[in-house]
Amino acid sequence: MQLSIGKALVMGGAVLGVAVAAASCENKAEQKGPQAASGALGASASLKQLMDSRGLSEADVEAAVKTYVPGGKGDEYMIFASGGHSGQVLVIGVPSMRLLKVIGVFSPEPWQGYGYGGESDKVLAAGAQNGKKISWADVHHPNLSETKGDYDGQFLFVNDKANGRVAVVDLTDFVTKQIVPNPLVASDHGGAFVDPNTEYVIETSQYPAPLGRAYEPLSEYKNKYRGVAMFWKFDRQKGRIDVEKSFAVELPPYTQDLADAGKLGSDGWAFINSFNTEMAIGGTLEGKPPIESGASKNDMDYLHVINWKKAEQLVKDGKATTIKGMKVLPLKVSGEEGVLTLVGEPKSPHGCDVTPDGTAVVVGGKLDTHATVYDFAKMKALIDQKKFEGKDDYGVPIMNFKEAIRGQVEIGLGPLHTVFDDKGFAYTSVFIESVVAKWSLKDMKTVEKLPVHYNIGHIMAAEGDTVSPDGKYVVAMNKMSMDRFSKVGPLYPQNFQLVDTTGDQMRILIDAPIGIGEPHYSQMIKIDKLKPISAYKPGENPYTGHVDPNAVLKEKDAKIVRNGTTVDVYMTAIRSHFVPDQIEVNEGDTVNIHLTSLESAEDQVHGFALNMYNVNVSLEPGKHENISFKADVPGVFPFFCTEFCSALHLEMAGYFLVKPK
Ligand code: K7E
Ligand code: CUA
Repeated sequence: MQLSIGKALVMGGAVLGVAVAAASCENKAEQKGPQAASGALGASASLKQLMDSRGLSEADVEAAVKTYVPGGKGDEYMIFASGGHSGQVLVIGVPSMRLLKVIGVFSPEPWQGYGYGGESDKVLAAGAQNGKKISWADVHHPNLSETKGDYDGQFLFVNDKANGRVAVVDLTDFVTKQIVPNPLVASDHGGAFVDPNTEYVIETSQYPAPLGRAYEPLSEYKNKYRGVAMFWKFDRQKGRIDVEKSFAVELPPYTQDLADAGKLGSDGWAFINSFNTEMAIGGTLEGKPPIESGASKNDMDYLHVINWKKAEQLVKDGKATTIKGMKVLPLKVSGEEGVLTLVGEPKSPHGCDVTPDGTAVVVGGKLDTHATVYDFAKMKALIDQKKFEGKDDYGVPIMNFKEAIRGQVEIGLGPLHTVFDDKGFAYTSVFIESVVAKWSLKDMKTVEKLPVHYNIGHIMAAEGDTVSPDGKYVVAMNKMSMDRFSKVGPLYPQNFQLVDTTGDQMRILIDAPIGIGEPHYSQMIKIDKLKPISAYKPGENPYTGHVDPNAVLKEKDAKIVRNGTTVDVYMTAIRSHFVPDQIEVNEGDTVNIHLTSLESAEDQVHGFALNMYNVNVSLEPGKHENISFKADVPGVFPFFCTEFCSALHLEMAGYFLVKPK
C-alpha cells in the first residue's frame, strides 16, 4: 500500500513524520495534519510543486521518506559489503544506503594509514603468497561472527578469492587485524563462512590445483589436482585465526564453489556446491572445448556434504597428512569415514544456503530454472545407513538425488543465491531474468518476482544468515546498472537496490551506486549489536590490544635516542604539534618512529605523513604507531599532519633531515 500524497499534502511538514507508518495511519495523520502544517516543507502546494518540478511520483516520495535518515539520526542496520577487486570492505547504512566507511583489508588504504609504514604493514605483509607481496584482492564473502547462530557484532571475516586468503576484521575498531594466506590453494571461493559459534572460519578452494601449488602438468589433473575445504580455527579470545589448530579436508578436483555451514540440527556439517565435475581443463588453442562448455556437459554436478566435526576428530586422531605445514585429511580417509559425501546438483550450480532452521540447503542452478532444496535429515539418514547409489572415482560415496531432496522450486532463469526472512519466505537472486524471486519454504512455490536493475548476483537480507532473520529488508546486489545513473565512462558502477519486504508486495526503495570494485556478498546487522570504541586506551597498539612498550604517554617523555646507525624517535601528537618536530639522521640510518596520539577526545584524529618516504599513518585518539624505514634518500623532508584536526592543522608540522654520507 502506498501513502496517498493527495491526503499527505494536507499534512504539509507532517508528511515526513508519519509516512513510514504508511497508509493505515492516513486518517489519523490527516486529522493531525492542520496543526502540523507549518513544517519546513511548507504548504501542500509547494510539495506538489516540488514533486512536479522534479518529476517524482507518489511512490518515489514514499520511498524517499522510508529511506531518508536526517543528519544526527543513525541508520537501523549496517551492511558489510564485499569491495570486490578493491580488496576492501564497504560499510553502508540501511535504510539510507549511505557509505559510512571503506575498511582497508587486503589492499593498502591511505586514509586509515593502512599499509603506509606503520604497524598495519605487518598485517598486509603476512598476506604474501610464495613470498610475493600481493596488494590487491577480490573480496567475495564478508561474514560476521556468530554466537549460537546469531550475529554477535564482534568480528568480520573476509575471503580473497583471487589469492586464496582470509582476513579478520575486529569490529571494535573496524580494523583488519590478520590476513592468513592459504598455502594449499591456488584460489578460493566458498569463504569466509562461520559455524554458529565461530569455532571455525571455513574457506573452500575454487580452481583445483595440486595442494601446496607444486608443479604438475595438466595431464595429471585427475590424479594430482585437488580441491580443499579449509577449517581455520578461530581464537575468539585473541581475535585471531590459530593456524596451528586449523585443518583442511582434501576434495576431488570438481571446482568447488559456494559453501555454507550447517546450523542448529545441522551444526557440525558444511556444504559446498561444485560446477565442473566433468573436470574440464580447456585447451582452446588445440581446438578443444573451452572450460565453459566442457564443464557444462553433465546434467549433474555434486553438492559436497562434509561432516566437519568428524573430520576434526580424525585429525585429532592423527589421520591427517601434512602439506606445506597444514594438516590435511586425505580424500581416501574422508570417503571411507563418511566425512565427505556427494549428491547430485542440477546444471552449473551456484549458491549454497542453509535455511535459518538448519533443516535444508538451497542450491541454485545457473543453467537451471529451479532452486533445489536438500533436506538435511534425509541426507543424514542416508549417510548413517550408508545408503548410497555408488562412489565416484575417488571412492567418495554418492547419495541418490531424489532421496536427498525435499523438492525443487520453479524460480526462473538463472537462480543463484538465496536468503531468508522471518516469515518463512526465501528470496533467490535470478541473474539472467534480473529478478528477485520470493518463494515460500513451506509450499515450495514462487509467490512473487520483483524486477531489479540489472542482472542480480548476490542477494542479502537483514540478519539473513542467522537462525533468526529480521525480514524487513532485502538488498539486490546487481552487476549492471546500464541506464540507472549518470555516465562515468565505460566502467559502470554496480547497483545495490534496497528492497522493502514488509508489504504485500516487494518494493525497491532506493538505488545505491557502488563505485568501488565489484561487490559480491554482504551481510546486514542490526546497529545495536555493534559496540565500536571511539578512542583507544592511551598508547594502545591496535594490533596487540595493549599499551605499546614504546608508547609515549607524556609530551615530556618524547626523545630521540641514537644507537650507532639506529635512531629511535619517541614522538607525541596533540593539537597542533608533534614533539619532537626536528629530526636529523644520517643517510643509511634505520629510523624507528614511535608515535603516540595524546588525544582522548572523540573524533580528534591526526595523521602523520613523511611523504617522500611513502609514510602515512592515521592517529585516532590514544593510538600508538611504530614506523620503521631506512633513511636512504638524503635531503630535507617536511613531515606534517594529514587530517584537518584544528584551526592550526597546517601548522602541525616538522622537519626530517637526512644528512648525506
Ligand atoms: Cu555468486 Cu563469489 Cu558469491 Cu559473486 S559469488 S555473485
Ligand atoms: Cu593534526 Cu591536522
